[in-house]
Amino acid sequence: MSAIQPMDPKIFELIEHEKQRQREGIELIPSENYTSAAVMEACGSILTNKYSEGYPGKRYYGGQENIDAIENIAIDRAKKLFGAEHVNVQPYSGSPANTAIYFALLNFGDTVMGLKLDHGGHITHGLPIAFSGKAYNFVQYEVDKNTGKIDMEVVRKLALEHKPKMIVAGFTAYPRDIDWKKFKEIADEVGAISVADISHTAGLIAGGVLESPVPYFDVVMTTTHKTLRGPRGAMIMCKEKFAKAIDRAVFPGLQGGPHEHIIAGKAIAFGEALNPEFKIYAKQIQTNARALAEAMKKRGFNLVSDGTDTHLILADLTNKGVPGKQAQMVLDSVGITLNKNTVPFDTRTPMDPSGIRLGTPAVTTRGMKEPEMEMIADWLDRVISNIEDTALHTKIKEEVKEMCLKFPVPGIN
Ligand code: DSN
Repeated sequence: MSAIQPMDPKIFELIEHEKQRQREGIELIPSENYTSAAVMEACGSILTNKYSEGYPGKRYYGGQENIDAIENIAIDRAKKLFGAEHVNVQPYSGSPANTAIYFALLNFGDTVMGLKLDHGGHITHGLPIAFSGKAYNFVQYEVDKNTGKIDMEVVRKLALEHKPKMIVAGFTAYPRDIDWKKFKEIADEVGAISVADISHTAGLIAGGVLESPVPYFDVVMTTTHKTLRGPRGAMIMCKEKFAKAIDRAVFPGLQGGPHEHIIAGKAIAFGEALNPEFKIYAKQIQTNARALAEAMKKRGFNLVSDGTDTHLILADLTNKGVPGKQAQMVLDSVGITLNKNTVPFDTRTPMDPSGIRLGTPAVTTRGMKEPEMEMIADWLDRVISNIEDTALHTKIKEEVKEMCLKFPVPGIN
């Protein structure tokens, strides 16, 4: 940061403020985390200067001896971490990765199945106004109204009816584990390509806490910055028979020069995830999420699917009489960051939905455990139950800060 301050004091000041926000607040957005200082150093390194269109050993630019070695290390570590046959570490982020998979393996207009956005899916899983929904004929499955969980018999019936060329399993706002084997069985029954989007749970899978789809699925993609705790980016893993198509779709199909500074960050993060401590971190994420879910239920929060298997909790605030947008805004003001979020069968809008989405990766990285989850649930309850009480909010903001300062943030403290 010593170079930024004199060169651009305004940006320096804003980064300092953001540092303070990250240090003094509780980060509950389930897709966010704190990378290590080592990952950040790689991402801010001179590797940003280099163009390297192509793949290791087959580039369109000279001077690749170091870049090729870095990208190969990232690939090898990802293979080891997930047991994948083939890995492409170049996707800039999750949406380009999913788009590359579709571009590689489908024709425009083909039928695909994906989880509906307001039932926990992603915009790239067939939202009608998104590229995925416009370019392909997405049939969207939903969660069961009573259980809040995916009913695999409904998925099977839809698959038999629509005969999709591809079935996408995965989520951004679904608190339960996925039955990968059942998904694969259904895909095989209808002759569909199976694609898993493990962006949210990749860290839990790498840490051995949740079952991996990699042995079963044709293609598995993940972002690298969520529970996996790497830099902002993504990767695609696939069976060898899809490798050529996937690589061609990423480059030159969709992307140009890969971001090798980020790929170096990915290599470091995968190395970190191969360390035994990563398993402890992954287990604690789930333990914390379960503790937080139970503590919220005790305080009258209505959780979609009544709990969680993962790092993620989705709460419907209808019974609390506070819309998700207001809850997010007021919690922001006390230093607790989470998402407003639609809940399945929501009667409100995405910009002002009924629920909130929260999770435990970032607080776990800071070293918080079950006692802190109890404190967090208490603050959530006190703020939401007293949504207009600004004096109480000021007091809680101080309590939050005091607790947070006891837990260092990697790369900041
Ligand atoms: N935007 C991510 C999330 O917050 O879950 C998904 O891409």
